[in-house]
Amino acid sequence: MQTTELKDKNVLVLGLGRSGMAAAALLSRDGARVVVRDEEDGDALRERASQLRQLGVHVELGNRFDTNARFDLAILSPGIRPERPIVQELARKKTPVLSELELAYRFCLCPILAVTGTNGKTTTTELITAMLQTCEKRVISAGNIGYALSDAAEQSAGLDALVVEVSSFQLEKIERFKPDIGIWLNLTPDHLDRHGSLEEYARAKARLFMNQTSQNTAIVSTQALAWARKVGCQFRGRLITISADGHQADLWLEAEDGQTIWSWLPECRGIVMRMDETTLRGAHNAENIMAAIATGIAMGLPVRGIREAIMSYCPPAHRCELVAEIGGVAYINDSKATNTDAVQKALESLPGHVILIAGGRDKAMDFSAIRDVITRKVKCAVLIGETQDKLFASWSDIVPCVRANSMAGAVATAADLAHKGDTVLLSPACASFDMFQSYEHRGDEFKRCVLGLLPDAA
Ligand code: UMA
Repeated sequence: MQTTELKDKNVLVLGLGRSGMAAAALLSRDGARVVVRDEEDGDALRERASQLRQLGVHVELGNRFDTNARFDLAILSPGIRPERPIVQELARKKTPVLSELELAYRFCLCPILAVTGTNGKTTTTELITAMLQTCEKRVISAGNIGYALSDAAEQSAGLDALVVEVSSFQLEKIERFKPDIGIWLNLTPDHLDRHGSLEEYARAKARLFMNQTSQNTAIVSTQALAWARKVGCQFRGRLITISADGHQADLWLEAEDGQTIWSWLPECRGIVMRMDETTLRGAHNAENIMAAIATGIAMGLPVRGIREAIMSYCPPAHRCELVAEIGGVAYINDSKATNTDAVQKALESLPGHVILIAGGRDKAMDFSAIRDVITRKVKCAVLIGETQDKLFASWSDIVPCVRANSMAGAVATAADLAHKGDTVLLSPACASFDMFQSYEHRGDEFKRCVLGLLPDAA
C-alpha cells in the first residue's frame, strides 16, 4: 500500500476476531489511530484487547461504544453483516467502510492468487500452496483459511505469491482488490441467511474479478461460469475453464472413466494426470486439482513439477478424514461440510451404508435439497444442535432420524446403529457455532469421541 495513506488517520475496526486483531495491529504499526469495537465481551476478547492496548489501540467491548466519535475509515470483519446497526451508523455518518481483505491487499507486495467458491476453497488453496512450494516458490496461504491476510501482508515482500482463500463476505466490501490469478470453483446454496438469494451470493463471488485487467487470469469452472454470466461478470484477462462434467472446458475430466484429466491449453495438450495418481477422490476434487494445474500453467511452471506436486499432496484434517476403523466400521470426520452440497459430495464418494451425524447452526439451508442422496446412502441420521427439528422435518419420512444432545451422545448412538461395512460420517451441513468454537473444534471433538470407542481407550 501507499502505507502513508493512513498515517495519523482515525480508523475504526469492527470485530475483534482473527481479522479485526490482525487489521488493528497492521494499522497501528502503520501509524493510524485505531479504535476496535466488538459487540461481545468476555475473557478471550479482554485478553486480545489487552494485547492491542500495548500497541496503543483503543478497544471498546460489549456495546459500550463512544457513538460521538468520528472516523476517516472503518474496517469490517467478514462475520459482521452490513445491515448491523454498528455498520449502519457508519453509513449515516458517511464513513467509508472496507473489508479486512481490502485493507490487507493494499499492503501486499507480491502477486495474489485468490480462490473462492462454495466448496473446495481450502483444499484448492492448500493444494496450490503445496504445489508452488514443491516447485521451489516462496508462498504462504492466508485469508478465510484461518490466517488473516492482514497478518500475512507484512511478510509479502519476501514472497513469490500469497495464496488467498476468499469468502463472499470478504468480497462484499472490496474496492481495489485485484488477484493476479482469480479462481472461482463452484456455486451452490450456502450463506443464504446473509446474501438473501443464490443470485446475490453469486454477485458477491463475481466481485473477485471486478478489478482484473488483461494482465490477469481467471480460472472458472463451467458451473461457476454460468453464474458469472448470469450476474453480468466481465473477464478482461485470460479465462481458463475447468469442468468435471463434460468436454466443453480447457481442462476437463473424462466422464467415461471419471479418472483422466485432459487439457486443451496450448502449454499442455492431452492427458495431464489420472485421479488415482493422487490421494484425492471424487469429481469435486478433480475440479480442485484442475484449478491447481491451471494455476501452475498460468504461472509458467513445468507440467512435470505440477504433476509431481499434486501427486504428493495429502488432504488436510476435517475434510472426509478417516479417523479410525473399529469393528469393520469406518469413522469419517467431515466437519468442514457446512452446507448440503458438501454433504452430498461426501456421501456420493463413500461406499456402502452411512450413519450420518448432521446438524448445528442454521444458515437458511434447504435440507430437502439432498433428499435423493440421503435416501440412497443414509441408513440412519443422528441429529445434533439447533437444526435438529428442521432436519427431522426434512428427512424423517425417508430415513430413520434420532436426536443426540452432545457429540459424545451422537457418536455413541451412531456406533450402536452401525454394522460391519457401514460408515459413520460426521458431515453436519451446518455451521458449528451453536455447540463449538469452530468447525475444527467440532471435528476434534468427534475424533476424541471416536477414539474413545477403541477397546484400549479406557
Ligand atoms: N462480531 C460483532 N458483531 C457482529 C458479528 C461479530 O461484534 O455482528 C464480533 C464477534 O463478537 C467476534 C468477531 O466479531 O469477536 C468475529 O469476527 P468474524 O466473525 O469476522 O471472525 P474472524 O475471527 O475475524 O474470522 C474471519 C472469518 N470468519 C467469518 O467469515 C465468519 C474466518 O473464516 C477467517 O478464517 C478469518 O476471518 C481470517 O480471515 C471462517 C468462516 O467460517 C473459517 N468463514 C465462512 C466460511 O468459510 O463459510 C465465510
